[in-house]
Amino acid sequence: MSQTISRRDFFGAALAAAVLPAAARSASPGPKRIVAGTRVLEVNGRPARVFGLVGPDGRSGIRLAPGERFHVELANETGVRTLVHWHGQLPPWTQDGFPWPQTPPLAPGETHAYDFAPIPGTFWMHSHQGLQEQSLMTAPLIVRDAAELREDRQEVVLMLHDFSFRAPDELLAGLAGISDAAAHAMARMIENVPAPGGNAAKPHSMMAMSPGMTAAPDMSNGAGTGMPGMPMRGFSMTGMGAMRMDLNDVDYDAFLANDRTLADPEIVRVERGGRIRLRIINGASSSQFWIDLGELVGRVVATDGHPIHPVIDSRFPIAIAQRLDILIDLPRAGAFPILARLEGTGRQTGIVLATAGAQIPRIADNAQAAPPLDNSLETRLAAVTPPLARPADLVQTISLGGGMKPYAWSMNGEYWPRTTPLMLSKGQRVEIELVNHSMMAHPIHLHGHAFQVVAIDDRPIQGAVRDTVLVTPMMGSVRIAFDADNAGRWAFHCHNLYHMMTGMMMEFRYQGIAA
Ligand SMILES: [Cu+2]
Repeated sequence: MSQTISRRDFFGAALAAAVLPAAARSASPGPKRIVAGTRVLEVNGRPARVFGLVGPDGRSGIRLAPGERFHVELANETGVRTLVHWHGQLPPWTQDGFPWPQTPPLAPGETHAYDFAPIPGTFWMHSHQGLQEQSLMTAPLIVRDAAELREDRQEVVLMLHDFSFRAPDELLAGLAGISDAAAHAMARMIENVPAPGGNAAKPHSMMAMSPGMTAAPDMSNGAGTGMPGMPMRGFSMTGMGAMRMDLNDVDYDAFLANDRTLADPEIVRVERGGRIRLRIINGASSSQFWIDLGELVGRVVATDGHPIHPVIDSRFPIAIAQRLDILIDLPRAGAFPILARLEGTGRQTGIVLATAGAQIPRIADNAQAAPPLDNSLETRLAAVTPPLARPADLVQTISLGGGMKPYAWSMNGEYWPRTTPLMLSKGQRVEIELVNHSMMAHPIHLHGHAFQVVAIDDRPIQGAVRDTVLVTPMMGSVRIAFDADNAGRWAFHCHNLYHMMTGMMMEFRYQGIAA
């Protein structure tokens, strides 16, 4: 995994520069290309057409060397309009990949350039256009740093997804109790961008599959499974309130780890006694997991890409859109499943770390049920480099509301896009108190800023710096603090795709930025 440049490479490059024409010499390395396109996965033995984001090395997403700029050319080869958000990165707002009127989606065939200094860590990218994220328009965005490379650990990326053979519009229609056409219109409207002449390709029809690929319609699962979480070994249930909360709105056909199920999991070759940096990304649209390292012990050293003081454990919650960097030192030769268990159910997915010749166990995709996610880990986290302590200039409470019937979710009682922006001034220290009045947990994400978690359920902490935090149901609360240092228009929303689509989003807008 060494990224160092040898002396020979260096002098070779210097020699090449000396003989190149001056114009070529002065040019910086060209942009790296990411192609948004479609691909066919096999899931549960059946083909499924999904989106993909393929980087310059032919793999999903992009990996940048220490100090390298995020200099990317995004090519839209999907055949439909799309726009990709660089989740957790802090670019100028016009490069954030959110479909504001000033930054519309890319037309089919269009390319768009991005160039900013990325922050190091485990990040990801996903479409912010319509429901494309559910169709796997998601990929890792890894920015290495020099200290990590000196550690010389094997990097293992584990990206989680929830998967349905049904079209995303159909899933939304089932939840909201509306027609597929109305759900499609809702997915368009939410983006706040006028349709270009009304003849844009339709994601739904593009995603339609051949007869052999289409699942039998099953509209019976719209109302959520509301699983009462049963304790599993190594977990404790916190209160019987868990019996009443809503979990898992969508009944998925599969849960994927690096695009595969446990029927045919990815086997990652590792060395006996190997040292691993596991980068876990919850890229699911509507599913939250417990990471279960089995017999292994891990040290979480970063959340959402930002370093924390290490926390040692074998089981870790990961809310939608969050990331965990976990260091693992393998104790011996063998096969080590790394599992992700869907909260409130026994369903699971994962990968297997295996030394050469190890017997690979057959792992069922159903096991003892995992409890609902909670903030037990969050309360144990402390940022390595927290923002300077200072009093808040602006304190704002934002209440999270909504429910299953009717299926609609709100912030401060308002539903995107008919929401009131929170106006910020550059230089302010802002504190947001999130209070969850609903029966469901919400993973809340702020674009363009990293915030520190400074209280959970009214108990002050000097917590993690991150970009997505879970607010637990039934009056759970989380207070976050950040500096208003990135002027622009920024989305603030629940990262459950269907909650966002049915209203749980608002704007943080800086003074002086035109709507
Ligand atoms: Cu939500």
